[in-house]
Amino acid sequence: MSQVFVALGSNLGVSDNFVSNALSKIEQLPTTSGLRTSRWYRSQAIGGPADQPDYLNAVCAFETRLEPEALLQALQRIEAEAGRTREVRWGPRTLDLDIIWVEGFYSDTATLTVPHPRAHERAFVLQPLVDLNADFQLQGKSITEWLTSVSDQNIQVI
Ligand code: A4P
Ligand code: MG
Repeated sequence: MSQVFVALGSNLGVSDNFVSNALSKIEQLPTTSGLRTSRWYRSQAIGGPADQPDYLNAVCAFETRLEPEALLQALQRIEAEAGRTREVRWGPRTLDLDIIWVEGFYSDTATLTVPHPRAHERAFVLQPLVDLNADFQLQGKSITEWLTSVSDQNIQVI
């Protein structure tokens, strides 16, 4: 079993439903157990078109026997079921599921980069991670330290 962190984001449609449905589907994935979820946050969009809606963001933690590539495929299927389309980079989306970290696994390909290369720069990932494990580190530094360097990013617990 490997512990994993997956970030959820939505800023199009009924975001609450997309996020809660995604969490149920993740819980039902084969060989997955012990799902825990951070608090839910509202955050201003980082990057992409200037006029897009605020995001609903959260992070979940669970254990799985799925290989990371199989987990990515399963998450992309859940995104597709939420009507996710890809037109504009960092544009608004019904559901985004990003693998943030997988215990003991590193990958640096375009298809799968783990740990997620931008997680440590984003309050909407760091703050929910603190809810799950305040001692967690990314890129060799504690997530609470990374958080202080992005204190300009607007994020509020819902
Ligand atoms: N991919 C590579 N590594 C991973 C990984 N660790 N997890 C590949 C998931 N996918 C990964 O993804 C594009 C490709 O990345 C996939 O084909 C997959 O094989 P995508 O979901 O189509 O695109 P994306 O998520 O828009 O791309 P990107 O660059 O990963 O986006 P970011 O950097 O995650 O930014 N602002 C707020 N407030 N809240 C947000 O949630 N999200 C983004 C997305 C921007 N601004 C935001 C938020
Ligand atoms: Mg994504």
